[in-house]
Amino acid sequence: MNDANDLSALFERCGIGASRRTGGTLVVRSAIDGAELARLHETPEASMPEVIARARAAFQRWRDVPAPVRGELVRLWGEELRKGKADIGRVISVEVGKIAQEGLGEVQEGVDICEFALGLSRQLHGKTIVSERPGHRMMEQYHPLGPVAIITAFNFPSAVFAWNAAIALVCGDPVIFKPSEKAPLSGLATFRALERAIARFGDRAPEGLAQIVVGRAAQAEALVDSPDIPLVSATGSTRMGREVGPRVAARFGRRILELGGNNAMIVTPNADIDMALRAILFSAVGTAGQRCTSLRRLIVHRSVKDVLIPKLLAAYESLRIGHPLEEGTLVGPLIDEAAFHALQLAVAEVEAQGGRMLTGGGRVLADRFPKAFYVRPAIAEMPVQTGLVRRETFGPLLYVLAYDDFEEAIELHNDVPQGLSSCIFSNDMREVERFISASGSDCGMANANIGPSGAEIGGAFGGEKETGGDRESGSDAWKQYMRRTSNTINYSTELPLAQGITFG
Ligand code: UN1
Repeated sequence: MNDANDLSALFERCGIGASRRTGGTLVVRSAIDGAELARLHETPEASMPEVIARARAAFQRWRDVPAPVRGELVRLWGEELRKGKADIGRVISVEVGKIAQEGLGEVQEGVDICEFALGLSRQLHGKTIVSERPGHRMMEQYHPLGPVAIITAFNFPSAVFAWNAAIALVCGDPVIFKPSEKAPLSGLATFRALERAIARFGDRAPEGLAQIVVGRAAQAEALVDSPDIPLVSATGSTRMGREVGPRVAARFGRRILELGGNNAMIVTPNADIDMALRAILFSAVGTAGQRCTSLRRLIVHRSVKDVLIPKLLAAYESLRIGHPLEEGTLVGPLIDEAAFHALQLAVAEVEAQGGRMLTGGGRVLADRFPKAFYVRPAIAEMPVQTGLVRRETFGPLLYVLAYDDFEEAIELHNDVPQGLSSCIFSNDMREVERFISASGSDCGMANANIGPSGAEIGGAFGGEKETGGDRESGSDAWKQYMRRTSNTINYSTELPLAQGITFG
């Protein structure tokens, strides 16, 4: 399945065969079996100023291309992603270990955002505002902002780049993409699709409109600290965000941070338990618990717990863990050994913090894949929301907490430092409406009768508190990629001043 010839052909089709052979210092391994996939040449730190200068030069031209024409470029990118969906999806599976369906789903998110951005390219509108002065009109316009740096994580190595780049490009902004050092091939494959689109678009696209830099922290830092990059969009851990946020702020740049989550589901006595069960499975064990939107806390009414938990344990029992490209597999590997150790650390803390492991947590398939890290998805029952539960562990570990009273459930729900995604399972409209109300979930996303993960691109994506407070993808998230100007136009022959001031 990971036959060397097949892989070479796959990488050739994605346009990344040559990059793979550059014999550089960045060793890329497959999460499936730990096999070396590539040694990539890293963008020298010394050439980062040139990269940024090219993006600045591209901006001078791209900002004057009409937005609907810019939209044509993302339409072509969407076409390339559609054509390449099977291949790019497979590169994602091979590199980060997603099951085939999820690899494909990730590329589909890229296609969807291109279509969204295409429509948006005719809708980048401001408001017309009445003026207090006769013969005057006020309005606002959104103009291109400048080069956007896109720094992404291993777990969505293709889609998160597409979310940001498709919007930035229609907004008139060149992009510089820094993929995770753990998943550069998926990033490159997605980037090559954009390059093919640019080639078809022809010389209306300035040189330097889209660039990729391969490397680690140093390359990212050059982008974070450059005053020539007005917007840095960074997806990753809260630890990373704590570095990036203040550094961008120090130079008065803008940032979009999409950081950790500690997403919960409240299951009330009025829930459809079988639906909840299916939602829990997908969101807690999908992508081996390595989505920022993964379900990590199950807050279940005490009267429902004894029905739900045995069913959940039975479902966990039958989960197929294994090679992500084998038919029927639902749980692939963790990204690497460090992820495995972080999970082990959390599992070891469960009992110390008064909890009880109900299932899973241990390594499996070590014989077949000695250099990769597969685990049995874990469930731990916790008496209270301890420090461990309040921390994000990036893997398939679900904490169960019981509640008696709905107010207590909401309090527990919000009593964590993160605020990305959330959901309630209930058929009682009072509970549902309360959960999504001002005094309900404090997260950026609050759902009813679906899980917290697998958001559509049409909504604004992101969350509050340590998640970063910003939004990317749909709705009006595009406004962050543009600069707003307020304009006042006088079509009278007088020069009245605002606030009724007379002067001279
Ligand atoms: C992420 O994990 O960084 O909502 C992004 C979801 C996906 C995107 C997740 N659409 O789970």
